[in-house]
Amino acid sequence: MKDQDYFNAVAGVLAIAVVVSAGVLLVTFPSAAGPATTTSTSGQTSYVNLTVSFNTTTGWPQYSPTSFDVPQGKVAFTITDHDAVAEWTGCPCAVKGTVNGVETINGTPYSTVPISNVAHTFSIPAFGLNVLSPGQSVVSFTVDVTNAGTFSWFCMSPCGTGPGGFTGGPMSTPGYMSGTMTVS
Ligand SMILES: [Cu+2]
Repeated sequence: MKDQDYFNAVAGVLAIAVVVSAGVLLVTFPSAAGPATTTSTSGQTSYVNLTVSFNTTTGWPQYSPTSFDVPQGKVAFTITDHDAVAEWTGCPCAVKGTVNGVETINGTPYSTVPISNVAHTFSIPAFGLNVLSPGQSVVSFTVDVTNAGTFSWFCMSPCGTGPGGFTGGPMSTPGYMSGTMTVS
């Protein structure tokens, strides 16, 4: 086989492998919870992937992970929210504390999120951060983190269903709708 023929043959196999891999991803992605977390650094930006799904023991919605570490600098978050669509009439729905004052929901940027679907929030009072997480959506936003320390984050949406009504259960139990971000 000439070198060029060999190259073409290898390229063909690779192309088929890519198509097959993409097909598998497309088929499996909607039901997959995704990685619990991926925190990595690339230049000045670090990445945090959070998932909201249902705890298999309690049945409560739960962020995962709830505590994580980031270096100072720009932090790009992605929240994949598997919870149901939920209207929240009392929603403080303005996006605050993110780079450019926006969050992106399923690819569309918003500075104010419609109350018709806000399942959860991701809020860090120390940074003035308020991000809304609609059910059945992927939210992305970037925060410029300049101070080292350990900062508490909360979900402000009344998503609790346990003892105490809407503010019980996951809202009042550490490790569901609250946690810490440690900046070093
Ligand atoms: Cu919540």
